[in-house]
Amino acid sequence: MRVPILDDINRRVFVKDVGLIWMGLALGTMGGCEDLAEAIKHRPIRRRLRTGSPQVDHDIATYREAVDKMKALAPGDLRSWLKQAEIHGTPSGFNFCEHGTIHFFDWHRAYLFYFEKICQDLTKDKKFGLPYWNWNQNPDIHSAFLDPASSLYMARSRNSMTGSWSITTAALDPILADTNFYTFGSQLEGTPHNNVHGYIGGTLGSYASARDPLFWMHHCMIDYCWAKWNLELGNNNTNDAAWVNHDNSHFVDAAGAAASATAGVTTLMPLISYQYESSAIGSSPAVEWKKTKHDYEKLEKKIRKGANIRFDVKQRIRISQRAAVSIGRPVSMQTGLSVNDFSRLLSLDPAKDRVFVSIDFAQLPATSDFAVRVFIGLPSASRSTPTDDPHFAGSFAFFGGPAATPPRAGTSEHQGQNMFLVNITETLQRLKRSQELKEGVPFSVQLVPVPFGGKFEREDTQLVLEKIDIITTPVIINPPE
Ligand SMILES: [Cu+2]
Repeated sequence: MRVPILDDINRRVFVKDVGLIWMGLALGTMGGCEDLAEAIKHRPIRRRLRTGSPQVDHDIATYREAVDKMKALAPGDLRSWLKQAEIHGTPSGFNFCEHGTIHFFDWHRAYLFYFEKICQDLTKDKKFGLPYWNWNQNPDIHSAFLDPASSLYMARSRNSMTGSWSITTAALDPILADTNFYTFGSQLEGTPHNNVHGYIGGTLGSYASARDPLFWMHHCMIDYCWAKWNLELGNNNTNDAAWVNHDNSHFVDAAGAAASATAGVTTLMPLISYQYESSAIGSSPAVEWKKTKHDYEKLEKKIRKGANIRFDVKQRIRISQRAAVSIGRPVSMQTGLSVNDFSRLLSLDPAKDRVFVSIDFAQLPATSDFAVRVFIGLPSASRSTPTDDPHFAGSFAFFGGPAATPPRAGTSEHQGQNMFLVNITETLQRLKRSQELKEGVPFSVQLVPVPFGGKFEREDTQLVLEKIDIITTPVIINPPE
């Protein structure tokens, strides 16, 4: 086998014991003697779901064919539609998916990777890449998923994300600007990810969400957000060995055999196994990929190396130990911040520290047809307070329900499991400038549940929140390229 472009990448690949996995990542179902460099060069393109592109139309047709074929497989076939969805969850609960943990990104990336391989194999189209639904640029669901005669159709509560703050540029810009792998991932999950599931609703909002063909396009967008943040915006993943070596499993490859991928291996998938057609997310524009050998190698090296990223909490101020609230009523929590804590918060340099409201929840609420908006210093905040109010900081949503089962054992390796983070750095700065926030004025935090559809499914749904804290964590400064 001759490798004209990526000689030394290969040398490095094969001296490592993950060499064979790498080979598999690149070649997939292609023949074993395929030129690795060629395979990487021609790896599938995951395009932005849109109208007016013959290539995207072709991808949608291939995807539809794959879905039809998976639905036609014998029920016991592990590649079949329901078996694939079952890896993630069934109507009675989540199964192996990682939510609220530090493996949210890598678990779902590996899940999509093997699913795409099955689609490629069944349609005999080895260049097929899953299209991604960029809800920021195209908030409406693509019409191909709305035709009741199509296998891509499923009953949903809404056909557009328009009306949800979570996918707007105002919501996404600060998240994509977060240079910390952990806090970036946690916010991306709690805000756009969970909101899209719940707002679109129907099966997509349930534990069985992967049964909706649109699930894969939504998660492909989540994966693109991670890839854009990492490969295009130059942020680093953590190189913590416990994270890198974590094995994500319970997947099924194109041959129907058990498959897995470590978190470390998934970091290179968008570089080796598939590529994203770049598009804008919020104010972050589409970028033209430079594909010289040098650029590629530099990027590969950087991704492989990661960085010593941790989630360091410099200051933690407890607002409430436990709050059991009814979603029909906003809660306002006033806190007796010590003079010391308060002056530290007010004097923080936003270039050096980020401030979050951090919220743990004890269990999933019985319904999840709402988002929770977070305000600072506005005790009168209600569901009619607009998101452009200067006291508004952000919002998060829950994913799952209504038939809640306890979280699967063994997923709590992260101290912040089921934790939501809302970045309040900008809100604090704004309120400080307007003199609303100053020493001597009580500091308060409001949590305002807002129903997706104008009214709650069940107004008396109980929300049990624990450890509502204000935390500060240092901004990660990425070293220059
Ligand atoms: Cu999801």
